[in-house]
Formats: sequence, structure tokens, C-alpha cells
Amino acid sequence: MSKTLAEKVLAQHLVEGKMETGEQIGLKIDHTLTQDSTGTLAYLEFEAMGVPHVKTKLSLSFVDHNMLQNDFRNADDHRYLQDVAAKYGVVFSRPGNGICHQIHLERFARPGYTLLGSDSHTPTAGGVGMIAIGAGGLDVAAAMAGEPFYLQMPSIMGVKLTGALSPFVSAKDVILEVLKKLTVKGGVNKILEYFGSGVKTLSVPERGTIANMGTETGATTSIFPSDKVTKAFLSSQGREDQWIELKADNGVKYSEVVNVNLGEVEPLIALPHSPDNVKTVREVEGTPVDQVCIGSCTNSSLRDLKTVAALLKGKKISDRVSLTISPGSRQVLENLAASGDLVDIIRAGARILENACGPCIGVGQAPQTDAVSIRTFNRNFKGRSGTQSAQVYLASPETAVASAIYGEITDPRKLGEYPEVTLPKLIVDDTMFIFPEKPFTGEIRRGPNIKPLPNFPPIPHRLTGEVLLKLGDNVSTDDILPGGSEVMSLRSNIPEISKHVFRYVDSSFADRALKKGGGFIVGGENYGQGSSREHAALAPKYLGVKAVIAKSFARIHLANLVNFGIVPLAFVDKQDYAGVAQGDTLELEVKGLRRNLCVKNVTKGSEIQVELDLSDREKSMLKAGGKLAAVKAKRMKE
Ligand code: MIC
Ligand code: SF4
Repeated sequence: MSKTLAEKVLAQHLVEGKMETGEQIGLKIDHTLTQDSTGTLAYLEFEAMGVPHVKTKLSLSFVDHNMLQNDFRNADDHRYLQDVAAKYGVVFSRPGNGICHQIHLERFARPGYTLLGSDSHTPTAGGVGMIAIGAGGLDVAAAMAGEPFYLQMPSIMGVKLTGALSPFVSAKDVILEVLKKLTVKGGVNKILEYFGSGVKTLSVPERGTIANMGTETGATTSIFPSDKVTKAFLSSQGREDQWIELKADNGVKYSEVVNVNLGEVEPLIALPHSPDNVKTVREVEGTPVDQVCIGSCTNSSLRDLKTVAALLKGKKISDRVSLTISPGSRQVLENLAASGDLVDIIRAGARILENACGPCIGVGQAPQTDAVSIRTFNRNFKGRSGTQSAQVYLASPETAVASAIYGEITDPRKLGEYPEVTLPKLIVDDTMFIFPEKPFTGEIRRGPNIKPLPNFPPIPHRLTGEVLLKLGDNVSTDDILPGGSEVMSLRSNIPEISKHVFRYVDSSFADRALKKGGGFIVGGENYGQGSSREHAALAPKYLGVKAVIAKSFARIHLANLVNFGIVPLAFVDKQDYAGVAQGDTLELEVKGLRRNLCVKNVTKGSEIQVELDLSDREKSMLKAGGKLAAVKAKRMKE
């Protein structure tokens, strides 16, 4: 039978289950990746599993998110990560080396391999034909310990690309076009597989941009074929020997197909406050702009920044705009410097930031009150920039430069001639990696802010409590637990970080939850979209949250809830959402964790049917009080 490309790679890594849509499958993981803000917890969890050395082909630890060492806490986290990597055989990418996804693509991504990363934009590596999936830190820790990664077999959606992009239109516009069609939940439980004659017109970094932001559709991952373009990319990185050809079989059937004629795509922009709120740049042209930020794991490749340099050459940015540039990696920065492109960027008036996530996760560069900020990033949830009243738009580097020059949202085609950007022979230098060669003999150094993981008992048979908070659709993990350097420096201290749960949605939440002995959360569609941060499950659990009842859940957050013993329940009849209010007392028998359960609304005297759509493996984890307890128990038996 003919197969899609995704099915071929999955089949080669299948260790459990049947590859039928909706079935639970277990996959063997070749590479893992962590970053600092999810990594500290992932390694604390890995340590708790008691495995002496990682069992993957390659495990990598990056430091790229929280780089502001305002006090000892963040610096201690970085030191812990370096020690723990040396001890367990993990390659450590030092602070300053760049953003995990960009670097993994440059130096490690391999066609036909699997990658599990504790960051939701891990699918970037799909740009070279990897199955690369984002997950919570605990799932990544288990993969490092040699456990399979379990997921629901997604359906494979084809995205057919034809034609070629016009000048001033780039990969970001393509994925914004896909987001416009699919919305932030159209990709849930799907793999987006790109095919068609348009694929060969896109370079690997462009494919990386598209695969990266497939995450915003809710997709499990995105994948591109591995072809001659991939081969040229790998050979530019000195890795040609790692190339293999990969593509779908001829005439294969996808569960559905989305068509994109690249020649018809025009410059697009996502308006505040959601990545799927997409319009043409022309529709919002003329809006005054205060800040422009170029970078992030979506658009910080050498190709992106050389285009930016060529467009800025000989120009000055508007007096009203602050333009920041965060190169994706040290390799990008070094090559920009060596070719002289960096000079063109600096002369135009840009502020050069560290090679890191930076403003994307609210670490510095918060916009002014009510500011309009145009960013080449992938997320524009309200408040994520650090300023609640800011209006954040997402656009291509071309649109970002045009807007910085004119001081208002500008269609980049107004800039005249499109510069021909050619990539030089790359300078490749791995000195900012620490490869774990010698056996580690020292002690792992832990600062005082690194607290042991809390232990949770098995869940009781009966859950009772108040609805602590009722929310609408598309609640993001940024809403549940904000980013920013202040909160992120508490990522290894669960008691402290818990005080920030729902901080900007309802500042009294944490106190109320503790006072009431925990309770329930009610949400709408796509609850928990966005980041993979497991703190968004672990911190509410610490405050006593017992169950979340929602219309639907985002994939990674659902897994995180189960991993930490919070029961995720879906309304059978979505109309019942209206019949629950904040403050209502609920009661629920969960004994046996059956699929169909009934929640009693004691306050209203009504009953609500809910569904617990979990595999037997997930149910036994829930019963045990979470995944860590379950993995530890399994290790004890071995
Ligand atoms: C994000 O983009 O929200 C992050 C920060 O990269 C997160 C991870 C985190 O919260 O540490 C992600 O996307 O998974
Ligand atoms: Fe970093 Fe932003 Fe990418 Fe998340 S989305 S990994 S914060 S650059």
C-alpha cells in the first residue's frame, strides 16, 4: 500500500500500537532537545528516574530562553543544566550559542529520524524531513530514559504547494496563509505533510519557518520531503553524509488536502491577539508602528537576516521605531559579521540583541503602553510581550523591515527592487557546544532556588470542590502561567512559581485555590494551546486543581495534565458549558476512570455528562498520581 512520508518515518520508529488514526502508538525517539526554561524540570525528572546515562542517539540541552541573569537564580539554573548534561551524556549548547530549533536544524537535524523536544516549536526540524514533536519535559525525560513516546496516531493532512513565491513574499506568508485556512485549532491531531511542485522552490530555512509555525495550527508536527535542496543544505553545514532521499509514494491519499499556490500568496500579517487573525498587509497599511522585532525560532536564519540586511542597506529606520534584531544562532551572527551584512543592519539604526528567544517570550524589550509592535515571531497572545496593552502583529522579515523604515505598517513591495540574496560558503564552528566526552566526577551544583519536585498521592475515587475559574475558548499556556524573566526564573521552584498561576487573568486565583483546598477549572475549546511548559499543569496541581472540564484540549497540554495527575474531562454536549458557573460546587466519581463520567453540579442540582478520552496506559498513570510515579515504579521492577 502506498504511504505518506510521515507514515514511512513513523513506521520505522513504531514500537507499540497500530498506525490507525486515533489509536495510541509508541515511538522510538532518536534525538531529544530541551531548553533552559523547560529543561531544569525535565532533568530533575530524569534524575528522579534513576537512569545513569541517556539512552537516545543524541540528547541536547540548550540555554536560550531566560538569559537575563538578574540575580543568582537564573545563573544557578544554567550551571545546573551544564552539570547535569555532563553527568548524563547530554550535549550542552552554551548560553550565547543561539535558539534551540535554529541550532538543531543547522547542526543536528537528520532526515528520517525522530526528535522529541520540550518546546512546542520542535517541529521546525520537519524542514529536513524529521518527525519532530513538542512535548512536556516529563515525556522528554522518559524518552531520554529510553521509554517510547506515546501519542494518538494523527491523521495525515496534505498541504499541496504549487507555483513559486513572488518577490517580497516569503515563507512566513505561506504559513500565515495556512493558518488563515486552518485556524489555531485546525491542525489538532494532524500531521501537516507538504508536497507538490512548489516544495523544491523553498530552501530548508524557509521550510523550517513553515514547519515551525505549523505548531500554531495545533498540529502534532509538520514534515517536508528530503530532496536535493535538503542535500545542499546539509552539505553547506558539512553534513552531506547524513542526507537520504525521502518522499511520499506516488498517488498516496491524504486524509484531506489544503492547496496553496505560492504564486498567489501576498504579504500577510496576523493581527492582535491570535496567530490566526490573518489579514493582507494591504488591509492594515498605514497603522503607526512603535516597535519592530526581528528574530525568534521562526525567522532568524542566515537567509532571513541577510534579506533584512539587504533591505536595510543604505536606509534609516523611522525615528518613532525601535528595531531589534535577535540572530537565531551564533553561526548566523558570525556569518553576518564576516560578510559585512551586520554593518548594514547597525547603520540603519537596529539594536542587536543576544542570539536567543528574547522579546518573543517577554525577556526584555516589552513595548510601550498601547504600542504597536510588529514581530517576525510566531505568537502574539495578549500580554506575552510583557505589556498587557500592546498590540502585537506577526509578519515576515520583509514586512517588518518595510514597517520599520516607514514607521507604519507597510507592504514590503513598496521597497522597490527585491535584492538577490545568495548564501556564502558558511563558517561552521561548534566551539559553543560541550560534548560530554570525559566521565563526570564532580557533584551537580544546585542553587538554593532549585527545589525538589513535589510528590503527589494517587488521585482519590471522588473529586469534590468549587469551580475556581471559568474561562472561554483558546486559553493559552501563557494565560495559565506567564513567561517573562521574572516568572521564568522560578521554573525550578514549583511552590514559588505556583503563585503566578492565572496571574493576569485573575490575580486572586492562586490564593483562592489554596484557601479552598483546590477545585475545578472550566474552559472552552482548545484549552491549553501554545507552549509545552508543563509548569502550566504542575503549578495548578500544586495549588490543588483536581480536574479541568473543557470543550476540547490542545494536545501537549492534555498530555501534561495527565502526566501530573489532573483529570482532563471534555463536555459530551458542549451546550452544558453554559450550565456551570464560577463558584458552583461540583462532585465527581472517578473510580475506575471510565470513559463516560457524570459530574454533579451540587449548586445547580444538575448533572453534566463528560468524557475521559484516555488510553489504558494514561489511565493507570493518572491513577498512580502521574507519569513520574508510573515510570519510577516500572524502573523498580526492572
Ligand atoms: C514558548 O514559545 O512559549 C516557549 C517559551 O518556547 C515554550 C516553552 C516554555 O514555556 O518554556 C514552548 O513553546 O513550548
Ligand atoms: Fe523561543 Fe519564541 Fe521560539 Fe518559543 S517561540 S522557542 S520563546 S523563539
